[in-house]
Amino acid sequence: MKNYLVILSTGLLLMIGSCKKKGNSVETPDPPTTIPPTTTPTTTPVETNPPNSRYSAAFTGQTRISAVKTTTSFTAQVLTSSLTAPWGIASLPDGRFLVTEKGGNMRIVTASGQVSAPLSGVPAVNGGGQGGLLGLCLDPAFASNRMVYWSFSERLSDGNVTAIAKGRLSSAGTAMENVTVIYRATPAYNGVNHYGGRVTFDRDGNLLASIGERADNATRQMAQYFTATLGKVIRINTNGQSAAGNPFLQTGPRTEIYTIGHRNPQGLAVHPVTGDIWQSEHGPRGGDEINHLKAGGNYGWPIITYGLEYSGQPVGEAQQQREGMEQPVYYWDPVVSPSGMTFYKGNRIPEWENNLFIGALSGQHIVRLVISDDRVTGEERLLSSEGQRFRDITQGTDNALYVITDGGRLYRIDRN
Ligand SMILES: [Ca+2]
Repeated sequence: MKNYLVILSTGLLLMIGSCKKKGNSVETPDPPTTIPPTTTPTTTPVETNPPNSRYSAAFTGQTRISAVKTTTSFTAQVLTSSLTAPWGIASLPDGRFLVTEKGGNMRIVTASGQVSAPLSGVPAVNGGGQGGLLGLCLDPAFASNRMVYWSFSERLSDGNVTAIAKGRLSSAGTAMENVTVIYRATPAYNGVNHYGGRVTFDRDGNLLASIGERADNATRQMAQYFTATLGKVIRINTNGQSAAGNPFLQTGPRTEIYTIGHRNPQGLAVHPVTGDIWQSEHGPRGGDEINHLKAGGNYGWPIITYGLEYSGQPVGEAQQQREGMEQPVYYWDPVVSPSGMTFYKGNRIPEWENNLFIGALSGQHIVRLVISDDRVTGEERLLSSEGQRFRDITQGTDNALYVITDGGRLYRIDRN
């Protein structure tokens, strides 16, 4: 334990420096043009239910921001309902989609909603609890190398881990070839919840993966340990080694760590303008978060949180802010259960440009957040009447949004 504390305090000192820099940049007032004129702002938040906690936000607009409403007429079309608990979706260059299903299958779905047979060559997953075949992403050079990367829960002799594998999509699109497991989170644990499970490439060509803290009291504190990669976002190269430029390359011991202090992070997205990494994270009872990740940042769990234990008791010492720990850009109480997310960078609905779209599970809607200078300036809930748990969302080559749900649906969302 002593070693953990020494390493932790080193990390805290590093963070204090970067916090000061962030403090300056957020003083800049939002330019008046951040909400496109075609989007109608209101003064009422979309959330009308009372919060679980009586905690105060760290800054105005960190939660329950004013609602916005899309004025462009758009349609959500169900392309198929025959997927089985899809978890991740990636847009292929030919206009089709590669989809993971929690139970362990990977399939290709055409733009018209035809679902392929399972691809062969995908290794078995441990599908118990929240585990299974999880998020996926394509290599930035997929068009030439056909490489795919995915996260899954793997059963080892000493417990389950969040693992990352890579493989080549066969020329016929029917198999994953030369599959290799390139990374396993540590330590293994005999639980079946909070695997995290999203993967994405950053602009440097390195792979970011979100890893949960495995839910139980036995592992929760490891989100703050530099010796464990539970409760972390890691950054690795395509061979699974710690990426060049990582924040703890010199200090270790786990040099793949990019950020610490996460609970169950199920969403990662690269900002289309800045290239920065944004993340979504499930809180407990309240305290779902959207974070703007900074290399080496400590995002606080389980020391600071806007949520309560499921029992209604405070988490830890009931703290929401602490020096050296990053605040979420936005949080929800009550929870919406944010999962996969993407920034919209299409031209089909101009008022959505650079907005963040997040699948909400328990919330049963798609969150749209308007963001300016690390502040959320508007929130909208889309497709609330569908009664679906939205799991992941991506943008197609046609600039429409494609969304999968736990109930097996694939939606296409586009302007009329
Ligand atoms: Ca946090």
